[in-house]
Amino acid sequence: MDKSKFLDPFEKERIEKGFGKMDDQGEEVTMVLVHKDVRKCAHNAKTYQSGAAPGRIVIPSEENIRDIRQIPFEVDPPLHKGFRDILDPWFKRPLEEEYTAKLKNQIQSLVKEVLRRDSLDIVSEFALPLQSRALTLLLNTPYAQAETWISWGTHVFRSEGSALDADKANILYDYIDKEIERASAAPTDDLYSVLLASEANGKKLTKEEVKGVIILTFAGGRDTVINAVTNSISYFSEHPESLERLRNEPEILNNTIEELIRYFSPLTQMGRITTEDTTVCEHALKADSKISLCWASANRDANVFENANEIVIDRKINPHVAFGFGTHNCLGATHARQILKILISTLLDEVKSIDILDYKENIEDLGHFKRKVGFDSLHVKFNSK
Ligand code: EMZ
Repeated sequence: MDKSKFLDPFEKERIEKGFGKMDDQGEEVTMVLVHKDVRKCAHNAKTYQSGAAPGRIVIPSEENIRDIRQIPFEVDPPLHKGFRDILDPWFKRPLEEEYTAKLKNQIQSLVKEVLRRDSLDIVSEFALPLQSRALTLLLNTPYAQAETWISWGTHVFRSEGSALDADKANILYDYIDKEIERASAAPTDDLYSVLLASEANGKKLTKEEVKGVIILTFAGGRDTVINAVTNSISYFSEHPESLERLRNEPEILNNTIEELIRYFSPLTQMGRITTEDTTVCEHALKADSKISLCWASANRDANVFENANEIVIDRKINPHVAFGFGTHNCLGATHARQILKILISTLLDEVKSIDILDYKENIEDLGHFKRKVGFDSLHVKFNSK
């Protein structure tokens, strides 16, 4: 019963010092671990900026594999708002009835298909196709495109065994360049075309800016969604009583989704760069230092969450920061929440139990800290109701 247990490697440092240190390809990162400090720093974009060199705020840094700025997440206020104003309505479309119906259709067919199999790997044969197919709705592109994205594997910037891989990244960049040219020559109602026709901060978006938004849409929501889906399946495999309880109390479903997202925190951390000499948790930092806002640590802070290391599926007050906090809160959160909501509802309708057959954990190596963030593979059998 421990495959869905995700330990908190940050507890000791969080309590004793409030911060931790790790090395990221030669650059020191000061990790902010306490919930209140994470929120405070996330709020202060003047001192802790996102708009440094493209790729630098990501951990591991992607400076060596891209020079394109991801938008809006690597842009600071006030320009940031101009981009969010055009993107927010588009990324809220998952709440629309028609969108929801299509997503439901995709997820139901996938679940029905895997119910017929004796064994499958949730990561590559369930979460990845689910994420890629759902992305066709978010981009509003043809369904068949998902096949190409599935063939890229779970992480678009990494290949098995290597932290970062520029050749892999180039597959995505070349693909997006072609799509932008296609949309620019013959606009449709997909996100590429909509962005090419949009203005932000009083100027038309350039192709480079459109590319920056699309890269983020592909990269930011890929392994995060895959981990959220896979980890949730591992939880329900080991806790059939929670499936039963949700069947009897469907009104707690939204609490359960927030709780799974808090507990699993699919994105461990995100960086910021200091713009001036400052102090974090009484620790002095020079200008141009890298800090990380460690969402995964903040989400286990016992001063904020009672029984922080337990999944409490009806947790009422849940100010988790798994989707970030403040200005840069996750653009894809609505889409991610809808995926989990429809997935769990479908499991409630169709699935009696799930047996874990075999698994390989995905452990992030953060120097002194090792954090389980998901699975490289999770072989299961679904049993129908
Ligand atoms: C970046 C990041 C965004 C980065 C919200 O997170 O996600 C990572 O998985 C990507 O590698 O490029 O998009």
